[in-house]
Amino acid sequence: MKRVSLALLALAAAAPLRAQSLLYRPPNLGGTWVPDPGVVQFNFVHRFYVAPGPSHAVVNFPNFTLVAGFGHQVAFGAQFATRSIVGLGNGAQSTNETEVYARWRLHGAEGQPGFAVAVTPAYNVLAKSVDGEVGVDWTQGPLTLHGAARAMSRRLGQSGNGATAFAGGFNARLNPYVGVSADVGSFVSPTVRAAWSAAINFLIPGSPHTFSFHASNATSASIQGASQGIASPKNVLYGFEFTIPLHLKRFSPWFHGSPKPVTLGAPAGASLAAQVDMASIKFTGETVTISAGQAVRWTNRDPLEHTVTFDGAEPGSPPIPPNGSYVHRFDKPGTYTYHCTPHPFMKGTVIVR
Ligand SMILES: [Cu+2]
Repeated sequence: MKRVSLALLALAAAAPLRAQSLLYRPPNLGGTWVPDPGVVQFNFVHRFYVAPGPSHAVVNFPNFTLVAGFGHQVAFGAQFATRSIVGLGNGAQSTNETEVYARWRLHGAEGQPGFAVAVTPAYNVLAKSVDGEVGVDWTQGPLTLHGAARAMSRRLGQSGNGATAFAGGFNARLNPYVGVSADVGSFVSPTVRAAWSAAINFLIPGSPHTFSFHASNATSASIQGASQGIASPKNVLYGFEFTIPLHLKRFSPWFHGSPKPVTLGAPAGASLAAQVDMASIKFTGETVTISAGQAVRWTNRDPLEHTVTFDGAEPGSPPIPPNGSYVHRFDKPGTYTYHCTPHPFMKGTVIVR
């Protein structure tokens, strides 16, 4: 048991946070996070309430975020909400709220201890408002605390004057895969309800995806939308968020054909005794038998990365890119079972006599 939890901790410490993780951000705060260069992040928030009988109609509040990393800690993105409370006020012709934004993280990194600071200038198309947020978070062990100061030049839903708002929240990670979070956001001298949320967050093991179940009263995730809560006809919405990082280089086979072959591992002087292909997310030849001192070569025929990760103490491969190979020599007799870390259902065995 202890060994398992140590292994999980090691995994969590080693796994890079290339994706925006809901274990480090509560539902209604953008946080300080920017995607790595070449990564497009797609986050989907869906909230709803159920209308009273007899219709029991489900009324939906979908929100989409699409943001791309451009390097130098800079990201450009947009949020789109189809039923925004921002659009219910003065001057709104629609409830379709679009906010385009940039984010520059001046300091810190997601998942690292200490402070991170980011500025997020934005333009709310529905409100015709120049908005902005300064976000700060602080991580220590299982806890991340968040604060944000917001300003907008033309607040929709009210007189159209400018406004300022503040928000705060936290994430508490119970283990590397499960956490809880909550936040509040409110205009200064509010005439509308403050926004709030509470969530349970999950990292899906072996994947870059996180999701959360939440309760909240905010109808959109924009700077304006996350600063006010819906009051009628319901004041609690339930929902979820799912985060999907798209590594653009993953799509390079669409445009560039097969990538160049590379060989990893490749211990000198090893005689190759077996070849295992990784194809269609399977190890072909699930069991191979060799003699001590001989080597096995794995070749990745899939358009995505795989690993050869041994279940025992034997050191395994780094991520093997498409068209890449990995060669490993086995010096001691034994039965070596292994799997692929991103696809744990991929399994194989090497028997060394
Ligand atoms: Cu795999």
